[in-house]
Amino acid sequence: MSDENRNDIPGAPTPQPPSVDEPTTPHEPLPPKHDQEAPEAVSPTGKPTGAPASARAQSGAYLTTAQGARLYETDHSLKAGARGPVLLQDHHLREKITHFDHERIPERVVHARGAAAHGIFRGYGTAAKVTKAAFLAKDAETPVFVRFSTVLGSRGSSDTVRDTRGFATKFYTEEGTFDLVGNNIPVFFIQDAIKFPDIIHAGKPHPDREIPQAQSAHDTFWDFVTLHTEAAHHTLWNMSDRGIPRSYRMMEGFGVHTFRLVNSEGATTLVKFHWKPKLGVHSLTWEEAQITNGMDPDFHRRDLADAIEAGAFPQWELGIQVFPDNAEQTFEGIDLLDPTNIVPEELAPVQPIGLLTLNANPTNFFAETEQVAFHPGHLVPGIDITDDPLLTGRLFSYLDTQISRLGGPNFAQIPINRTHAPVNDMFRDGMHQTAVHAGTAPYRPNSLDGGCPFLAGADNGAYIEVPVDVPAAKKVREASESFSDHFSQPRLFWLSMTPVEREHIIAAYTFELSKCYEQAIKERALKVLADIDPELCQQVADGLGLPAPEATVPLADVAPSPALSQIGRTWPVEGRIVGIVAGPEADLEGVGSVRAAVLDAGMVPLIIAPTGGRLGSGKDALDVQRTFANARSVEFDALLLAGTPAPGADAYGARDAKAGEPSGPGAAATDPRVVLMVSEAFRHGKAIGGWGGAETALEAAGITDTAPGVALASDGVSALEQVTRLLGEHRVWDRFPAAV
Ligand code: HDE
Repeated sequence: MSDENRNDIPGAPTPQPPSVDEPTTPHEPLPPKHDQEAPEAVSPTGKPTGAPASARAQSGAYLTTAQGARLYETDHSLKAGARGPVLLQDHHLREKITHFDHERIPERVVHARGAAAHGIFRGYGTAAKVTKAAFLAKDAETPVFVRFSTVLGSRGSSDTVRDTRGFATKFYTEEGTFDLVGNNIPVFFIQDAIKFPDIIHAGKPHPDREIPQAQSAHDTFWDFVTLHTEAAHHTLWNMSDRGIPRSYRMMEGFGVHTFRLVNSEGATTLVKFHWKPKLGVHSLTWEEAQITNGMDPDFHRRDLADAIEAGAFPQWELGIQVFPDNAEQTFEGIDLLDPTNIVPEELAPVQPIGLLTLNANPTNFFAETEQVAFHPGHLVPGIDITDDPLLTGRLFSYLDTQISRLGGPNFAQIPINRTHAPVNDMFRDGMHQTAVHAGTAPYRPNSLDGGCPFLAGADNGAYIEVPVDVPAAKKVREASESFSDHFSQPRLFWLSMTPVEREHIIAAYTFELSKCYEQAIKERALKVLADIDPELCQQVADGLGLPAPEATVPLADVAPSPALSQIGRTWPVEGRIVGIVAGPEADLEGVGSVRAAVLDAGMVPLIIAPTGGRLGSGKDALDVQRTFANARSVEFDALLLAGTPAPGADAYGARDAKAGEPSGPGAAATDPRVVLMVSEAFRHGKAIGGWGGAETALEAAGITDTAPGVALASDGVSALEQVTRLLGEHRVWDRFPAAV
């Protein structure tokens, strides 16, 4: 840049040494793009939320101090001469460093790692008979913010670990904020909140060496969950494929507790909340999850953000299971206050009541995803709680932890936490107070502020707790007798699994327990499994090289619930990632057509070639998104092996075979990285299609073209048609059981 274009401010001293050239001369910032506006100014629907534009984080074209004084230099401290000591009087230096020093806040004690998105919830109006909640009315639209998370890992841990996932939704309704703070597993490890510190201390890294990170495969976790058998059900879900979701977009969500709904006549109903993903419920294989941990620790975070950015907005239906609000709080003999229980969908179907669409990524991770604060006690008229002792403890915990995490009691004023309903709460002062409250009488009753604020009644939308009977009872530290059956429900889950899913569960228990050092813990875990199912226990015992114990309780006679299985249905393929493997002499016309066909099917094509850049030249040239060096099979839901225009051409990186490398008939013509990709994709049950020479790569990987889920065709588009059908079932299940 020439000297005339330098970013000089008239009158400012010449920077010493010469400043780095600015890319542009100063000008007013462009008007903010929709998603760059501060969240308090515009909601995702584009509706202004009433916050003044001056509350926006950045304004003006010039770099300033926090007090708005314009700066002429920010790269050098103020010194006594270019080689002299730095001067304490440099306010800009001290302010910049001090602010930086305080940039971090404590991470959440659980659910520290998460990813979030904005969206819209539209009510179907189908819940009107059971609840007066206005946001559930037909076609009512409510802005939402949803945060997904893992539970055990730190903020910087990996996404694809075996763990429960959080699924927390903030509905900014006109009657106040409603938070549905759920998980992707419908039951919990404990029945009483007083044990939460115990289960979390057991699951978190060991206190001496702080390892392992974000894992349940260690002694303290298994020590607790085997000594404490009410954890058996949740643990079994964690060991199933539910513990390693394919994507946040492909997870169910559950409110876990039973809630009480109230209609406009005051009649009450008990319900369990469910989120059902439009894309179906899908998981990774364990080997995929492990490879992904290293290859892309941000896999789920990236997947969510990319899908939204690409316009493939993930959707879930909110549904309820409905039960009569009887004195016993049970349904078909199942205690509804025990959060280790589900109610099978075959007994109480999930009835859809609204649709959630996530359509905007956060603008700033810290401001939104990190600072959002959910609370199961944030309720709106029409939704109330039950006496589930786990829920009651949560009602205390969330506000308490947020006061320390967010530095004081005023975090409801942080933009992402602000309700969209008018607030007049008479809470005053405190750390980080940002409101300038007017008036002289923040108390009630008062006459000085005209009696304002006033109390509302049922007619003008007051939240009135349902006056339910509280049974006369003695004060005791006890659980209800009905909470003592810890094995029938895990058995119900186990019996509902298909053979492939059972195989995965056995492999997960065997892996995790083999990571424990204490023999006594492994033996105790086998005793718990014996009380769930003898076959499960025997198989895990075989894997551990230990004898399988006998059951100590009679095995429950329970009917399986097919709805709990993830296998056996077909689902939309939107947003699925199809890798197109193209060698040095690939059929570029075919690659171009198949790429277009993948896009037409609503999926994402990624071309994988020996090197980066473009394939071909001229207007038909194709961008390469991945190379043989950086692509790994776990990124793709299916592979298409591009053919070559002429037989014998260099299909996938011909080379001379070297000692120790694959030696199938196609080996000499196939780059070993392609062989690895194809054999992993095959082992993980992924559809593999190809045309015109694709068999060389299959042969090199030792796969026959008649193997299940292998679709060779005369052209790419026909191969893709078959692959798309296979993708609807998520995986080629016939290839399992395999050791993954
Ligand atoms: Fe939480 N939980 N929890 N939890 N929980 C928190 O609140 C707690 C439980 C859940 O994305 C904390 O602000 C107790 C069940 C989610 O920000 C904390 C008990 C379910 C999130 C807390 C439970 C959940 C949290 C940590 C036993 C599913 C992340 C930071 C009684 C229904 C929300 C925070 C987000 C977060 C306490 C059990 C879901 C410490 C005491 C059951 C999704 O307050």
